Amino acid sequence: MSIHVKGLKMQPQVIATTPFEGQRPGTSGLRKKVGVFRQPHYLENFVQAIFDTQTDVAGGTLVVGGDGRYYNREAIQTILRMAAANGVKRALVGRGGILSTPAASCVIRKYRTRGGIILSASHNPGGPDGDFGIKFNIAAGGPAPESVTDAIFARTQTIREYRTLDCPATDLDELGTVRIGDMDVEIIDPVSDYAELMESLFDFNAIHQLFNSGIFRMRFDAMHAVTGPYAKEIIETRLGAAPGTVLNGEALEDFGGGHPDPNLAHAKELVAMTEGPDALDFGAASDGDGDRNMILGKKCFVTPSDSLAVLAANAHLVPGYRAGIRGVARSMPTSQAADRVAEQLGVECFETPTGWKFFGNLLDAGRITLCGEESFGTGSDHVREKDGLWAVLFWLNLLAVRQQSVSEILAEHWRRFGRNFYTRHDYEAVDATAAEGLMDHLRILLPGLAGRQLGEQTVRYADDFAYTDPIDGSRSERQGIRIGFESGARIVFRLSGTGTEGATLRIYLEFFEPDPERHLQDTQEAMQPLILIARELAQIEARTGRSEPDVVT
Ligand code: VG1
Ligand code: CO
Repeated sequence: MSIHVKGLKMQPQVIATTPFEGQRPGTSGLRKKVGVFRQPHYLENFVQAIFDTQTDVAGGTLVVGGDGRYYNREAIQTILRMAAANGVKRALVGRGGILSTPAASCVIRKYRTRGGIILSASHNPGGPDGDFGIKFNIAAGGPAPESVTDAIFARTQTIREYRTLDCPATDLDELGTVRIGDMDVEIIDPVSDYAELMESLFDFNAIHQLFNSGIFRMRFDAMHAVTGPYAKEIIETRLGAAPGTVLNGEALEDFGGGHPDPNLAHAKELVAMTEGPDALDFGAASDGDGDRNMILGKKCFVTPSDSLAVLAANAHLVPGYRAGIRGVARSMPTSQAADRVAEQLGVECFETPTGWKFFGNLLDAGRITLCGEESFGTGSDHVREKDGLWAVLFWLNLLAVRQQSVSEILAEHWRRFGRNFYTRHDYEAVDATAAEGLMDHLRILLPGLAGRQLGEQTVRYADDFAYTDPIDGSRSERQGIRIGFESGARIVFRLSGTGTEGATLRIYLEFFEPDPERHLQDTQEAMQPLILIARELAQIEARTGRSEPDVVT
């Protein structure tokens, strides 16, 4: 077969290749250093493994876009050539190769496509020495479930050839349709479908009035990552916030050298703007690919676990959720604050392993409306990814309707439900063998822990979390070590599945405080006894050589 387009001859090619080690997707797709992805055939092998296993993508429409990081454009050219050579009929590509993760999910769903390929390493730094990532999202719009990622991985281990097209690069910057081989490439506005969806869910008039009230000051920090154009269009243009409300709104290939992770450690400047005598009323930030969010009020930080609980308790105040919510789900390490709300509302509450892919079935089956993770991820059934701007708009809608500050809303929430104090301690780039050894050591301790006294706490249960999906019965094991105490406190240990250097040990700590008199204690201070238990039990210093965590959120 040879196809003529605009006088160009496009030859489908079959290229011989050999498998690479280690192409198993982690918590959220395959993430490696840019240098690894740039090896000849590396990206191609993984993409061909997607086409080889997800056979219904051929003959249909595929969405392609990424967070704009270094190597995004090159990877998209490779994927488009391979998609055409593999029989894909149409590709929808965000202009400039840009699609935030939630926007990609929105587009996959809205145009009833067969799925999408998202290029992102999310919060990991970018640039020539930074990280890159790729993941496949299914037709429902969400990250591929484990059965799919397992199949893709298995294919990468036996791959012998891939298909591509010998053709010039596609212009990604002009809206409109071009053809490569037998495939139409439609360059779409990356923002408009998503912005329209947001308008359908939230009371834009009420938020607009809040912005116009003259007494409300906010900033949104896009961290030089993908949400810049989305936030400018929605917050400044459509909602009428003052120009300059969006900080670092220009998306850069290396995120300006920063670490686009919206948390207390990496969004320090924004946090500082919500403190002091001239403090803002509201601050928010999003991550590299636009799916995470951080919410700050005046002198106040909303933990993501609390955010999920507050949104669940107040959802009826927002147009898109006026009918109430069906159920809530949280990842296992996320605090149990949302469970208390679900109980009062009389709706189901699910505890899933870490990673958004585990919410997909529950959302598709209509069992849950809202879901979230402690790692600054919140979302709903409007798409099948977590959604940073969505969470920010939800909070703005609540502030506009309740006419209260963030800290007043939180304080009231805690008075009504009690407060789940929560923190996460990360030990980054730890020696991988030492980290595995630490987890094995804990696993050995597990059977003897129940009933034991640790510090002031008595262990009620200790296990390695396993999950059976209530919809399709699939089972996921070894999802993190949980130690629950009689008091309701919890310590969770797990290793990150998104890092690219050594291992990252995450320790999640939580305790419940019903007494409003004690709701304003400092979290880290109040957490000290649990922190000590965790450090001693896991022998952290002896095994990792670290006496303090690198990041505390
Ligand atoms: C981390 C978070 C997890 C999140 C994942 C992807 O995974 O803990 O909750 O779903 O990142 O988020 P891990 O395995 O490193 O703990 V994103 O915004 O980086 O795509
Ligand atoms: Co992300």
